[in-house]
Amino acid sequence: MTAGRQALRIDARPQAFVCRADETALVLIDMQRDFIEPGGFGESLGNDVSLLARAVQPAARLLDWARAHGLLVVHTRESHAADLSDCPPSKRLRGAPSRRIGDPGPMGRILVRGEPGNAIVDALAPIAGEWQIDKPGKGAFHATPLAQLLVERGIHHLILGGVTTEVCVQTTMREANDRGYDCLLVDEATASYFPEFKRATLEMIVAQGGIVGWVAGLEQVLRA
Ligand code: TIU
Repeated sequence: MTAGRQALRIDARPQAFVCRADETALVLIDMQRDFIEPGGFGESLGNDVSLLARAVQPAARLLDWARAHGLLVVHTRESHAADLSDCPPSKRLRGAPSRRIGDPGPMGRILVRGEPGNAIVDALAPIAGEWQIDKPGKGAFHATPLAQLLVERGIHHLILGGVTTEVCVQTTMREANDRGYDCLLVDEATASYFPEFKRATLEMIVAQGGIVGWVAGLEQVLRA
C-alpha cells in the first residue's frame, strides 16, 4: 500500500472516523487576519478577537500532520471583489459595525480580496500545492469552484478547522453534507467569539448519530 492510500482511523465522536489519506482534504476555514487580529471585520462587529487566536497553534499542528500524511490542503478566505459586486447589500448593510465591508481600516479595506487583512495568518501560511479558495459567502461551496475541484481530486472526506465554529465552519460542513462528504471537525483547531456557541455547535454536529458529522480532539487526530 502506498503512503497516499494509507487508511486513517481517528478516535472521534459519535464513532471512529475512517478515511483514506488520498481521498481526504484538510479544509481550514477563514484563518485570516480579518477575523483573528485587531482592526479587521471580526473586531468591527464588536467581537473580542483574542478568543480566536487560541485556535491558531492547534490548527498549525493539524496542518503539519496533514502535510506529513499527504492530504490535500485547502485554505479558504471570506472575501469580496474590490468593487463589492459579489457582496449582497444585505450582507454589507446588516447590523451596526464600526466599519462595513469595503470600508478602509488599519489592515486595508475590510474583507476585500488582496488587502493585508485578507491574508491567512503567518503561522498557517499556505505552501506550494495547497489550494486557496476565496469565498464571498459563509459556506465554502457557495459561489466557489470547491465542489468541482474536490470531485476532480476524488476527495470523499473532509477534516475541518477554522473560524468561526458556528458561522463559516458549520455552514461549510452542512453544505458538504448535502454534497455527500463525511466531515470531521477538530475541536482545538476551531474557535468562536462565543465559547458557548462553539460548545453547542460541537454537540449539535455529533447529536443524532452524527447528523452533521464527527468531532475529534487534536491529539486523537495526531495519533491517527
Ligand atoms: N462573524 C462571524 O462569527 N463569522 C464570520 O463573519 N465569518 C466566518 O465565520 N468566517
